[in-house]
Amino acid sequence: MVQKLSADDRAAGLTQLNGWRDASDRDAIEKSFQFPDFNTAWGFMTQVALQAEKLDHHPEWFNVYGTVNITLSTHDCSGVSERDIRLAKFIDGIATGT
Ligand code: HBI
Repeated sequence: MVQKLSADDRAAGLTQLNGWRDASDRDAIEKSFQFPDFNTAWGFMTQVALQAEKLDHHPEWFNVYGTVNITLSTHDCSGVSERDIRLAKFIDGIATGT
């Protein structure tokens, strides 16, 4: 069973990420990405989707043209776990090209 992060571990995890914040309306983390056009946004989403399948951990997301809003949470613990931090780190790497 995956563990929900403690407040300290969650805060520490967020400091390792780039621009992620606690969601205002639920126990989750979120970030908004802006790309120059739909093609670039969709390419980003494709890379995230392939990694999500590998990790068996999936984003909730909204896309319109170059905007991609992502929310991460772990259903199995009804909150934020190490799995969300791991996927968010991967997503940051894809978004910055690192
Ligand atoms: N994705 N974001 C997220 N959170 C989960 O808890 C989760 C998931 N993808 C698959 C998954 N859990 C499986 O372990 C099963 O719960 C379906």
